[in-house]
Amino acid sequence: MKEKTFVMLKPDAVKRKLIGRIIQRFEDKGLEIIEMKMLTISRKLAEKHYEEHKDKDFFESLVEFITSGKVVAMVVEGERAVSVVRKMIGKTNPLEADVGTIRGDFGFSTPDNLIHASDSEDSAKREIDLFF
Ligand code: FUP
Repeated sequence: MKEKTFVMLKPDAVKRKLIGRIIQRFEDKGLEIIEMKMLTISRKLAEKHYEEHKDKDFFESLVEFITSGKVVAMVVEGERAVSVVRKMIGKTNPLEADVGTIRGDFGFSTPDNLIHASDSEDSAKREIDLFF
């Protein structure tokens, strides 16, 4: 059963010119990019996207970071796309993410951990509606 998931390359990935290399991994895996756009996120959209974290101590730095430059938002489709993409991005903290994952191979810190991907089909629906 095909699923759609929401993926966002964060400002650090764009600044470090990793867009092509990251997207290549999804295409190599057999996933399909069915929507894609580059944008600068407004504070309002950032707060909505990360609303589950609004009471956390890292919320403010997260919003600052995600609005600090352009991001690439996309909808990725494929067999069990939500869990497959989550596996491919790796753990939230790049220092703990396995080598071979995007965060494990390219990242070193948070909140600048390169990439976001929906953690469930429900969040995928919510996030796709927010951005597209
Ligand atoms: P993930 O789903 O892996 O992106 O992780 P979370 O939804 O838990 O966190 C969202 C973002 O908040 C992370 F990508 C980075 C940031 N974050 C921090 O800056 N510090 C933390 O301790 C946890 C998350």
